[in-house]
Amino acid sequence: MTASLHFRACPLCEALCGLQISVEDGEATAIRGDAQDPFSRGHICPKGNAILDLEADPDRLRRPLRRRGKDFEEIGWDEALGEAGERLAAVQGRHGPDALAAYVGNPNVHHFGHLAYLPLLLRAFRSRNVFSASSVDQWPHQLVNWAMYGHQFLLPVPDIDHTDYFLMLGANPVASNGSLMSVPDVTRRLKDLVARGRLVVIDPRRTETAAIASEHHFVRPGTDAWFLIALLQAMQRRSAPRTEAYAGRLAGFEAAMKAVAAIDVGDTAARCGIGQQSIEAIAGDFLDAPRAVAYGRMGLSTQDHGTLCQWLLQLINLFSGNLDRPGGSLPAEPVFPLTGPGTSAGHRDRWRSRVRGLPEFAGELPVAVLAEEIVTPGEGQVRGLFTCAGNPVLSTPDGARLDALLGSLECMVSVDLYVNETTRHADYILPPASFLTQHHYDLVFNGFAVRNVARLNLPIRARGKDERADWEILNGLAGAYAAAAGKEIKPLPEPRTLIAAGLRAGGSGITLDQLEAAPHGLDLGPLKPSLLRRLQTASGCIECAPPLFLDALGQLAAPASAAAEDGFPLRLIGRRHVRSNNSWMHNAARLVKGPTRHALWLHRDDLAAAGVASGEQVRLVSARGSVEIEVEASDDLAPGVACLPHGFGHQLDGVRLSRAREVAGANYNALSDPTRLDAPSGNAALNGIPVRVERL
Ligand SMILES: Nc1nc2c(c(=O)[nH]1)N[C@H]1C(S)=C(S)[C@@H](COP(=O)(O)OP(=O)(O)OC[C@H]3O[C@@H](n4cnc5c(=O)[nH]c(N)nc54)[C@H](O)[C@@H]3O)O[C@H]1N2
Ligand SMILES: Nc1nc2c(c(=O)[nH]1)N[C@H]1C(S)=C(S)[C@@H](COP(=O)(O)OP(=O)(O)OC[C@H]3O[C@@H](n4cnc5c(=O)[nH]c(N)nc54)[C@H](O)[C@@H]3O)O[C@H]1N2
Ligand code: SF4
Ligand SMILES: [Mo]
Repeated sequence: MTASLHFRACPLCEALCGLQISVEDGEATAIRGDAQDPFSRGHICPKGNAILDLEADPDRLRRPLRRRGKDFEEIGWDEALGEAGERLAAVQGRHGPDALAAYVGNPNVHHFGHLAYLPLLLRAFRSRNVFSASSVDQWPHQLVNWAMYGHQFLLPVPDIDHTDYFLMLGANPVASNGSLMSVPDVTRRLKDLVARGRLVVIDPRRTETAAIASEHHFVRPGTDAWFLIALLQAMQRRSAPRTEAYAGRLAGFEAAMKAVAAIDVGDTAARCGIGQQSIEAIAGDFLDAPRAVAYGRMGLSTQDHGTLCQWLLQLINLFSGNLDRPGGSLPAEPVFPLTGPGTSAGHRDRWRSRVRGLPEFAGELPVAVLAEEIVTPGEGQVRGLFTCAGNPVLSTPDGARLDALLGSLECMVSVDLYVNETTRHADYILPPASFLTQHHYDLVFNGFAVRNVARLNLPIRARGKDERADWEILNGLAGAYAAAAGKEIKPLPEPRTLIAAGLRAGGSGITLDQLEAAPHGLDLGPLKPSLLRRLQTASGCIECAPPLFLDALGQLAAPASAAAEDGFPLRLIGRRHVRSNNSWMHNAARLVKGPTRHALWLHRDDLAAAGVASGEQVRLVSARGSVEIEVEASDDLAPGVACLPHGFGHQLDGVRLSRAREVAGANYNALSDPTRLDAPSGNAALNGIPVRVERL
């Protein structure tokens, strides 16, 4: 027997935890947090261990599948790639370039072999119908970065380790580990912060993060914009803007301040659930703190006013002098550059969606239009779909309708590990080999991390001869597609070569060899001010008042009272659990054991009003659809708020996830509404959906 220890970053979420993986005879046998990783310091969550389940999962696909009637058959790689490429090209041959759509999901960002190789294929498609999980997630962040700082990924990150006052909205990092603040071991970092300063959480639920915070305020779902406007107004009354450090580099600052000051916030307690007195106190504490930062994530982005909220957060950090300053918010400087020359700064409205006329952002259309593009006849109607590491049936608004439409496509090709709710409709499924057989460099999350870090991940076992690497599959599919479509493409070289080139382009002087010699990763120090130096706006200034945002502010209407939305008195929000990972890890035994986690939570008063008892099965109804689900009383919700996790609902015909099928739960996105969007960005408003509960 041969045994060895290997070190790699976990690819399952944004936290970048270092793992110590024991390998015996070519199989991973144990996984621990890597205590020598200077960034994650030994931290690991249950998902990190569940990699062992993924590796051994008998349901995981190892060879390509081709549809045969209602079922699939295994075929060889050359045959699969060749036929899949030809079939995709044929759809466009018959119906034009836009007839082929692509959807790329979240795990793509966690694998170099996906992220660096997808553009070759997607560009070759030359279709306007490219979609991704970004438009059910962080588009408001990207849009604000692009409009204010000139690059979609020039993202100021909260300096969690050095701040004295952290105002956090719509994020639950104790369960979700960071997000657009890549931060391992976040609970310890937040506890340290609470010991030296204050953590203030604004959330419709008293979350795991709120539970360790200094202060928590319930907010009415979808109304944070009112809170943030009132907060900035309170700051304006208390202090002159502390913007000396940005002298000569602010465009439109006065216009933005005036526009915010002109809004009548009315009775904030009625509007957003947080009274004026609390807002005054938060403004005072924020301004009095030596170093403070305001940050908002999923709950703030995937709601009606995602862009406004993200913009207001930037203005608050700017007004208080905390933007681009240690202990405030400032961008990381990754050694493999995410911004700067040769990177994709972003653009908007170069084309629009065919049916609803929604603008493109960063080369993609909002995924909320995918279903209507499939179902609405006419030139450019979507008739073929390529998906890569995505599960839109469970992850995108009105996913249940999408599910019903995918079967009508002429061709669907998926690169995925499983036959799941989405890929069950595919004609070809192309499963990549384990990430443990691949080189990986994190292109994205090093750039959003709370310290400057770098790490090269090396393969820890060889690939079997029947396995294909992700990058080989994408290269191969692009080649087959291009040959069939009569287009020229040049396949990309192997990951090591691309990673080395990226490091050179970054100009940090750090080389592949140096990274190879540092198996636990390199710590390159705390975040330092760099935003002003790196601005990519045409003016060279921070654009404080982009017209798009001023318009959205002008159009902000007072939220309708719950009673006014006929018959839907509750507002539905999501939740994540430390043992979940969006829609796709419920097949891991280590994660689904123990108490169930799928129930709908309601405040006791709302249970009583609906005439149901904790533990009962109920019907949860929105204007879009309904699901049946078990209900539980929760003491952690504000009245009027219903809470349901997304990523469940695995009991569909043909899904080959034997353990997940036994996990109860409903598809949240059977309820979400594709017409409910954050208007400036087109991001889906998945939180704050009007719903009601009916007895069965
Ligand atoms: N209601 C509601 N909806 C939401 C959210 C919410 O909070 N509430 N959250 C949103 C967010 S933030 C996100 S990011 C999206 C996620 O939405 P998606 O990205 O569409 O869905 P995932 O659940 O991440 O599914 C990932 C897919 O990738 C496959 N996969 C996993 N690893 C690999 C790999 O290495 N290679 C390949 N090829 N495939 C792989 C899995 O089998 C699965 O099919 O969901 C969004 N949807
Ligand atoms: N365990 C686990 N970890 C994960 C994931 C997972 O599925 N499971 N997914 C990963 C992914 S892809 C992402 S994007 C990140 C997301 O990480 P986070 O951004 O931290 O997202 P959530 O944990 O969903 O927390 C969102 C919070 O917003 C609150 N909220 C809902 N509506 C509103 C509102 O209108 N206003 C305010 N102020 N709050 C609101 C919810 O109650 C919830 O507490 O997590 C990543 N990590
Ligand atoms: S928090 Fe868990 S899932 Fe995220 S990187 Fe760390 S071990 Fe992996
Ligand atoms: Mo996400």
